[in-house]
Amino acid sequence: MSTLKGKIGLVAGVANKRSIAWAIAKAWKDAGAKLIFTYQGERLKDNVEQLVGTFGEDTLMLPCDVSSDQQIDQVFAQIKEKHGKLDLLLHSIAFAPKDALEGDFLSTSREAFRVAHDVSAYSLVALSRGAAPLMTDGGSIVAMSYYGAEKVVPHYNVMGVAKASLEASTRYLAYDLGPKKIRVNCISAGPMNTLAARGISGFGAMLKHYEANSPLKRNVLPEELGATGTFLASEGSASITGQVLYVDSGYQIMGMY
Ligand code: NAD
Ligand code: 0WE
Repeated sequence: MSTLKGKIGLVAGVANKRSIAWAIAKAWKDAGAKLIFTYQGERLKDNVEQLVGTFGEDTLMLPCDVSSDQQIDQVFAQIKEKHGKLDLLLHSIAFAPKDALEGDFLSTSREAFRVAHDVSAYSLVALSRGAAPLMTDGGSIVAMSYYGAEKVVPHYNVMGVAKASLEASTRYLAYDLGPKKIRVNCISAGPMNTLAARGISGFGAMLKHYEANSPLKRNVLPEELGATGTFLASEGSASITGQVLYVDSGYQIMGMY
């Protein structure tokens, strides 16, 4: 209940109640953390406001499109003003232009490659740079990844390459921030039925494939990502940094299936 008591956490990537960020935010909150939320833009503000409304009183909510350096600077300036420090950061953000996730990888345009890497990987570096000076008692940074970072998942395409960059960025950030007692890790989640998965053709079949072929013979529950997020935020993981933790019903260990 109180493993994160007194901790202040920034959650980036809530779009709606199905968002992985929301599952982890709820778990962090239940563990006693005080949270700050960013939302991508006006389009999602109402959604996030409604969800966060259930958290009560004075939860700070800030707009942050991660492709804007200025909005990122604003976020940390306001956190500094209101809270003076930060302990936790959740990065749960990814985007590639829709057409880049449909055809083959070979066809990826320069612009789609740039956008996918900017929004899905560079943003972790930028948010970590903003957060680090506020993490004066050390901290924990958690980012969301996916298996397509290391193996070819048809149609995941440039997102897989961007996730590989996110995972490598996690290692380099862990090295830079280790001396400040700031840990940086990824959770590589099995497929989850969220907004980001909606409209991905064959997604239903992917869920069935994990059910049939993963060691645990089932899909991952949002609460399980919440529990791992809380573990990575807490002292239980004090010596874990730069890692990718698979929360995927064991799927990642399989060779032939
Ligand atoms: P989601 O759609 O709920 O969350 C994605 C978030 O990214 C949204 O809140 C959206 O607003 C945000 N975002 C996109 N572009 C942005 C920008 N320019 N600035 C700020 N925010 C921006 O979907 P989700 O499945 O919860 O995805 C969260 C993370 O989990 C992503 O990194 C995704 O790659 C990862 N992930 C998802 C799955 C899955 O199957 N759903 C599996 C493994 C990892
Ligand atoms: O990271 C993701 C998806 C992230 C994502 C989703 C979209 C849909 C809408 C990034 N950009 C966009 N752009 C859009 O326009 N996942 C891990 C979920 C996912 O997406 C896939 C998958 C899986 C799993 C795409 C193809 C194949 C598998």
